[in-house]
Amino acid sequence: MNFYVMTLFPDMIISGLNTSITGRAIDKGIISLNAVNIRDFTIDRHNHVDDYPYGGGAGMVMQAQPVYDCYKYIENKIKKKPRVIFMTPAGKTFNQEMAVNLAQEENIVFLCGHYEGIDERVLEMIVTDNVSIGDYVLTGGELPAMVMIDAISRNVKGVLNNEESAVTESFYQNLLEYPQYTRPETFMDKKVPEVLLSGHHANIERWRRNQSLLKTYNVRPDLFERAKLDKKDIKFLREQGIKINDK
Ligand code: 6GU
Repeated sequence: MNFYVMTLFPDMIISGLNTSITGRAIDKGIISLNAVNIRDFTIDRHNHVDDYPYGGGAGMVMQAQPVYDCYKYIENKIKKKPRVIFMTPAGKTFNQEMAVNLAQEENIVFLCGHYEGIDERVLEMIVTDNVSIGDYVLTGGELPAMVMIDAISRNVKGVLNNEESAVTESFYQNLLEYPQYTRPETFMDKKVPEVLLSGHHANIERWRRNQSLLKTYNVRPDLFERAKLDKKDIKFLREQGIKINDK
C-alpha cells in the first residue's frame, strides 16, 4: 500500500511516521510513504504558494497551480486515479470503519492545507473525499494525515504481528478495552484484582468483559448503545443497577 502526502511540511510527515510500528512497516516494504512538497511545484519567482483571498478577509489562500501540478506528478507516477483525501475540519469525521475500508486501497493521496484554505477550483478538480479527525481546529492537515495513515496502516495485512493484532478486537464490538496489569502484584498498597491471579480462564474472561461493559457505559454511552450484548452481559449490568431494554 502506498501513501502519498501533498504538504508544505514533508519533514513533519516523515519524522512522525518513520518510528515505531509504521516505521517498521515502511522498512519491511509493506507500506510506502511519499511526502511530496507542494512548494517544489510552484512557478512563482519567489517560491510563493499562497496569495490574498479574492473578496478580502483575513489570511492567505493556497494557490491552485502548485497543488494541481503536485497532484499530476503523483498521478503520473502511479498511472491511475487514486483516492485523494483532503484533510479539512469541514469533512466527514474519520472513524475505525473508514480506516478498515481505506486499508483496501492500493494508493491513497492526502492533501494537507495550511493558511486559510486552498483555492476551491483545484479541490473540485482532484479531491475525492473530505475528511476531518474531530471537532476542533488544527493549524494544518499534517497531523490529521498522520493520524489517518497510522490508523489505516494497522489494518493492512503484515503491519501488525499477531500479538499487536488482538488489541483491535474490542472496538469492532463497540466496547472499550478492559484494564491491564503487570508485575508487581502490589504497587504502593494497590493490589492487582484477585481474579487475574486465579488462573481460571473463564472467570478472567468474564471479569474482563464486565470491566469493558462498565467502562463503555460510563465513559462512552454513545458507543454502549451500539454494543451487542448477550444474556450474561444483560444479567451482569442489571445486577449493577443499570437499566437495559430487552430487544
Ligand atoms: Cl483534517 N484539518 C484541520 N486543519 N483541522 C482539523 C482537522 C483537519 N480535523 C480536525 N481538525
